[in-house]
Amino acid sequence: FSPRDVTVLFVLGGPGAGKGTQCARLVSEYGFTHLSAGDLLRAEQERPGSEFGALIKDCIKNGAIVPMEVTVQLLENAMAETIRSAPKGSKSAARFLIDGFPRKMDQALKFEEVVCPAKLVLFFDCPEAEMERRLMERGKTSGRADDNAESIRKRFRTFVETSMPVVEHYEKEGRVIKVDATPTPDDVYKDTKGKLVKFLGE
Ligand code: UP5
Ligand code: MG
Repeated sequence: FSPRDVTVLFVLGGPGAGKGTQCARLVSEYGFTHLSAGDLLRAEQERPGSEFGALIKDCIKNGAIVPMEVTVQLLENAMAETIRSAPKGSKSAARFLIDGFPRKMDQALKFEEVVCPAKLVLFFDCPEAEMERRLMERGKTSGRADDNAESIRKRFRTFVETSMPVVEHYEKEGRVIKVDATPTPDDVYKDTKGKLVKFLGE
C-alpha cells in the first residue's frame, strides 16, 4: 500500500492500557478501520484448518509474540480485504488503526518495509498496577485465555523487554503521540483527540 492512498496509525500500550477501548471511540467519531492484531490472531487460532492454531494459542497464553510472518500476513490480508470491499471513495477504508502491533522491532521494520509506513504511533501509557487491576477485572467475564495472574505477569514482562523498545524507537524518530491512559476512558479519549487532531489536520 502506498502512504499516498492509505494512512496507518500504530496504537501501542501495555496489556490492558485501553488500546481497544480508545480505538473503538476513534472509529465511531473519525471513521477509521480498526484492526487489532490480537483479535486477528485469536480469529486465526479458531479458524478450522489453520496451520498456526496451536502455535498462536501457546504464544497468547504465555504472553509471547507470535512469529511476525503470521501477524504481518494477517494484517496485510485484512487491510486488502477492507479496501477491496469498501464503497469507492470510502474514507474509513483508507485509514487504519493497527492496534497492538508492532510489539517487536523486527515486526516494525518488516511491516513498514513490505506493507506501509506508519504516519504516527499513538502510545497509551499506563502504570502496571492499573493495567493489572483492569485485566483481572475483565478476566472475570472475558473468557480470554491470557486474563489470569500468571499470563498477565508474562505479558507485562514481554511488554517491558520487547515492546517498549519499539515505542522508544519511534519516539526517537518523533513519530509518537503519548497519552496518559490512567484516567477514565472519557478523559483519555479527550486527551487523545486533542493531540491527534493536530496531526491529522482536521
Ligand atoms: N478499560 C479500558 N480503558 C479504561 C480506563 N481508562 N479506565 C478503566 N478501565 C479501562 O481494556 C482492558 C480493560 O480495561 C477492559 O475491561 C476495559 O473496559 C478497561 P482494553 O481496551 O481491552 O485494553 P487493551 O490495551 O486493548 O488490552 P488488551 O488486553 O487487548 O492488550 P494486549 O496488548 O495484552 O492484547 P492483544 O490482544 O493486543 O494481544 C494479545 C496477545 O496476542 C499478545 O500477548 C501476544 O501473545 C499476541 N500478539 C502477538 O503475538 N503479536 C501481535 O502483533 C499482537 C498480539
Ligand atoms: Mg486489545
